[in-house]
Amino acid sequence: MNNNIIAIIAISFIVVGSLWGIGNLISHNNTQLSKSEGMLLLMKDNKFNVTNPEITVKVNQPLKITIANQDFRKHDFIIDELNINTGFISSGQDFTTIIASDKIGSYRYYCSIHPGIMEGKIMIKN
Ligand SMILES: [Cu+2]
Repeated sequence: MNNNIIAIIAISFIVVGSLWGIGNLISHNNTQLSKSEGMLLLMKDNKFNVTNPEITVKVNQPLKITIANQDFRKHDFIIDELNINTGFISSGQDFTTIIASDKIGSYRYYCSIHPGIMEGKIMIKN
């Protein structure tokens, strides 16, 4: 009888311990995921990162991108071919999305309010 209770307690500890261990593994992986490559794009003075830089993304390797508006007017960020459209981002707001593609190519990103001055190229490369 006593032995049974001890066995049950021991098994409980093993089960709880295993769950705890698995939980740690999962949260550890999540931490790594959130630390994985990301990019910050600042909207300021009607430009993206001052120079509207060319953005390179590896094919089949999603890139997390945060677009933050540090301007006094609203902007948006659009890549038509990749179905990315942040909608209007107000002053002081930001939007995080993922750029991912399985097709190599060159696309245009732009702000629909300021096309021409607020646009750049995005390259999906091997
Ligand atoms: Cu704009």
